[in-house]
Amino acid sequence: MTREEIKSLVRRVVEETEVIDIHTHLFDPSFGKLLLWGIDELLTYHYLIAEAMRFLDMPYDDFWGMSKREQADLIWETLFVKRSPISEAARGVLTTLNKLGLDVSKRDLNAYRSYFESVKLEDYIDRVFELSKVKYVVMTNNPFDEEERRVWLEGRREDPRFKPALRIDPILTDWERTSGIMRSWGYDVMERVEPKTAAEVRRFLNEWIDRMKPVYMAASLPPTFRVPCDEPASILMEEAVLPVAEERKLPVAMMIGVKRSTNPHLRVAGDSVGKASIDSIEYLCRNYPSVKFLLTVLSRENQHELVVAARKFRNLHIFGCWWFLNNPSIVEEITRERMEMLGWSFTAQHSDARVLDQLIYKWAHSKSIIADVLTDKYSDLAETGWVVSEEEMRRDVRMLLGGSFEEFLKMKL
Ligand code: HDL
Ligand code: ZN
Repeated sequence: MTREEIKSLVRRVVEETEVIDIHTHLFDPSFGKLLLWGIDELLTYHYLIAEAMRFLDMPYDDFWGMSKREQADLIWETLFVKRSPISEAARGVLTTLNKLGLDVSKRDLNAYRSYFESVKLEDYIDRVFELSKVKYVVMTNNPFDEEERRVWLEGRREDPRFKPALRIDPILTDWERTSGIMRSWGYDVMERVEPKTAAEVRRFLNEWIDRMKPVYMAASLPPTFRVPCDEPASILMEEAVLPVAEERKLPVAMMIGVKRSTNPHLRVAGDSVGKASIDSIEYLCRNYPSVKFLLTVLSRENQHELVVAARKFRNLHIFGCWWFLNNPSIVEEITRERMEMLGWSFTAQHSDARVLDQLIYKWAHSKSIIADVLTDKYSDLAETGWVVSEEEMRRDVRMLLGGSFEEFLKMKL
């Protein structure tokens, strides 16, 4: 095949391949208002709030005092009307509207609003999964979030397209406060992590694993996260999380490098990035060979060393171009170095979607870049005389978009 023939075949195969989205903040309808969707939620995505605030001199609290609709109007005016929406998050809104069949050239926000007001949620969810070709998403389920906790305790109606993940940040990043909350729930835990406290945290984790049946346990961790050390996070990781992970054969997902509330005035939009310790990740993989670690790190500077670490440990599966990395220029760079050193044994992307409709743009944008990289890689193979069939391409691309993840889950380590 010529390069052009390879390019068009690769694009079609990537476009048609179903996706498993292994980390999102989406919720199925049984969680009520926690499921965000529609144009006003798209426009008030915290990425766009941060970007709009750079052009606004209004007091932060005036913005936060506005209604969702007023915030969306202001962001539309600031990033789309007064300036061309070229940032990744702004362009994403337009990609979603366009793929839904709305006329983006009209720039008519109220016409878009009428469309969203006209759809029935259940039908709309089907349409979003159909357009984005997502087979299922993994949610972020936090038992310490009051609203969400209530749904779990009442018992939720399961939707196979939305799989649970047990999110345990509060245990690993804010033990002082979290130990108080767990004591109020009847767990005999102390701030100082003694064996009894570790046992009670294991009881808590086991109870929520029984309740949620999660795909994995997950935590977002700061750049300062270190194991081993005498911090509560390190002790709780080794004395509570990992023993339960081993016993329940449940992977542990760690997302490392978030500097929370760098600018507290921006609230959910105020987090920044810092370099993670790959030494700590290697320590965990080396000392817990039967635990499966899913890893993504937030700093671009960490990416190469994380790929090298993955070459050393088959119980380390790296995934996604997370958050500040989910931009075309960096997705391309990261995908190339992963493919060049790991072949197919990684998961190229996750959406991190917070708003249901984002699945449409986040996967359209990522697939386009993955297709470009694969065109080069298959062309390089063709130059040696190695011919890859369409069926083999479909097998390969399935690996990158969730297949490797599911194989990793099945491995007997
Ligand atoms: O901690 C996380 O899971 C992050 O993805 C945060 O939710 C962050 O705010 C985000 O949405 N990033 O895309
Ligand atoms: Zn996330």
